[in-house]
Amino acid sequence: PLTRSLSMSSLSGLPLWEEEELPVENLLLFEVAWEVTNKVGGIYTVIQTKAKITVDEWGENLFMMGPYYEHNINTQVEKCEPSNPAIKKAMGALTENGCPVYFGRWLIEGSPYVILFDTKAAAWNVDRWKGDLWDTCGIGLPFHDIEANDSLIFGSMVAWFFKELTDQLGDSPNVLAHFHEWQAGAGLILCRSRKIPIASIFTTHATLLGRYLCAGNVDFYNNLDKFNIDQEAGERQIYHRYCLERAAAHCAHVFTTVSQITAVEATHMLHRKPDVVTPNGLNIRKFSAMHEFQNLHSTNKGRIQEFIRGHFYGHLDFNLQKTLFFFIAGRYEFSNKGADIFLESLSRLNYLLRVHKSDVTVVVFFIMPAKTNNYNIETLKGQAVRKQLWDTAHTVKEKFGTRLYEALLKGDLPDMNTILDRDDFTIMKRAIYATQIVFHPEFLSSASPLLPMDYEEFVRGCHLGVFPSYYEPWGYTPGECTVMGIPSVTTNLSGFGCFMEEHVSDPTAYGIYIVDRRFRSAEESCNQLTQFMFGFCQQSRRQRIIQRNRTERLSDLLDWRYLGRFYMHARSLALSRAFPEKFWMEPLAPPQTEGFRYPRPGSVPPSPSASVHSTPHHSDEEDGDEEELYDEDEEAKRDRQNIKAPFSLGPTPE
Ligand code: G6P
Ligand code: 1S3
Repeated sequence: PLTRSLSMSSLSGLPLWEEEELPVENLLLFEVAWEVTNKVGGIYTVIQTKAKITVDEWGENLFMMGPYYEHNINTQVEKCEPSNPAIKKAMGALTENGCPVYFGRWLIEGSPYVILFDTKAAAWNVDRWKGDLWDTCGIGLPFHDIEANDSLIFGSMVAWFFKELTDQLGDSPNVLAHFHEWQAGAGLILCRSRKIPIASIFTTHATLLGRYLCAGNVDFYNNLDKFNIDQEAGERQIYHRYCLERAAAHCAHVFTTVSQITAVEATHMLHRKPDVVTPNGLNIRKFSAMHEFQNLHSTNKGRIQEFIRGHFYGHLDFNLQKTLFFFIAGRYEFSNKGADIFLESLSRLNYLLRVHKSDVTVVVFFIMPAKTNNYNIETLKGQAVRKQLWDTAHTVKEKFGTRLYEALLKGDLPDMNTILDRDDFTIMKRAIYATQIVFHPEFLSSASPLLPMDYEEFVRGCHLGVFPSYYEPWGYTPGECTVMGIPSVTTNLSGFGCFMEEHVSDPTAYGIYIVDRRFRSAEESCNQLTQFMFGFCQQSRRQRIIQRNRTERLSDLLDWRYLGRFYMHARSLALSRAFPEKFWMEPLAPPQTEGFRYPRPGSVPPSPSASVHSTPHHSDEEDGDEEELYDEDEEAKRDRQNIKAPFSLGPTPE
């Protein structure tokens, strides 16, 4: 029987719970999502960044399942034959019946196996499969909703595959399948209605109705219990999608979502309370030099400044040394992502800067993909490819150098056969594969003749990310800023903002500004956002440097090595529910409500703007900052020593 005992270890001072491992050698784990090898939005980031820790735990017994698209396979996947005979046979059963399935390794960190289903080639079955879905659960799909039809084809193939697989395997090894978002829902519904013996998890990364209602002019969070959800879904012509989503949530052994706030939303919009909240993490890579991220800020800021010089050529009447770069980024959902209140607050900020005769200029970037009539992409391709190869060579060179140095220090010559590992080869293969295709610029691109930077470089060069979302189940953008040491604005309606509010005693001191969009009117939220931005503009360079150091310190909190355990917990729970005689799990102790909190920075007042006189060598001069950073390191050490409370398994909300 599987029992759980929790033990604690520490990752750079941060408490880390390690759960007892599952007997993975007797299990096969499948992670099913429309975004496996197929970038559409945030779910791709979740799956791609989480892959490494999941492979570390599951090794060759992990398989990710997604749709087959030729251009994705050519650039991201190295095709190979499955070594597991049962998988090979199950794939063969579909392929031989005119529904091709492909196998390979996804060229991302961890190199997980992928099984990709050719939904286009299998589309000739769609009418029959629609009939099956209708007969099974009374959900009918209209012909004009291509996305829903594709998701049914995908789901029907996935369920068929699991039937073939489990028929061969019997009850060893057991199969555990984790489905993400409504597009993968049909597969789960069909598996359960056909009584295929798998343990199942369904994770929703947003609810369809939540997204639609918030985009309209609705006071969503104060009326969660008042909506007639069937009617609302019908009026928005998403009734069939909503049925798939709701049925999947109810069919799963374990239902999860990405944040506490979305758990409340799902309880009302899908009528099932999530069993586990699985917050989104990132794959954190620490620089060996502590202040490397500060240097990167400086270099990338220089490149943005170059762009500004060009852009304002002939009328550059402001001092670039006193110019701050703010940005918003995300899917083009104008009010859901808070672009509306950001614009309004900027006009108020402008007013404040003028009446206070501030010498600071703020330049703001809106990074939201929308339709453009622009340069010919083909002409940019060469540049992008060249840059990518250069970056890859550079990364591998760095790793090679470090390992060579480590070996020499020990007095050995390095073993040339092992000095590069599988991940190194993965990124090199990926770079070579990428040269073969059409290049899709999105958001920002290093091939742009205007601002030749990729997204990460751009973020590093900015001063503040502003993400005042109204609807944001998690929100990766402020998290990405955090791990790069760039302060950001988020809200108490975003999963990320609530998470930070819960686990950091004084988020503002760490450069995480949380706008209250829940309990205040839009007018008040605008004023609060304006004040945050105005306060930020009043900081000296030294204060900004201190703040960036603090922001970066929160990275550990967002590391998958830490947050991945919520997924581990969901998996154990699903197994114990699906196969109780085999996987028995002690009921978890009631969640500890106090949780873990990152303390207020020890040695300084709560806000950096108040820390001017408490920090030694204070100076507003523009240069000579680096040597002053050491007392900050001391502060970091002290903070870490103060962290004692464990980070508990969070309660799901009432
Ligand atoms: C980093 C660099 C410093 C530079 C500073 C500029 O900290 O290491 O050399 O002075 O960035 O900061 P600012 O907030 O003015 O862009
Ligand atoms: C969703 O993507 P979105 O930007 O449409 O899923 C993401 C991953 O879980 C999440 O971060 C985001 O808030 C959701 O909204």
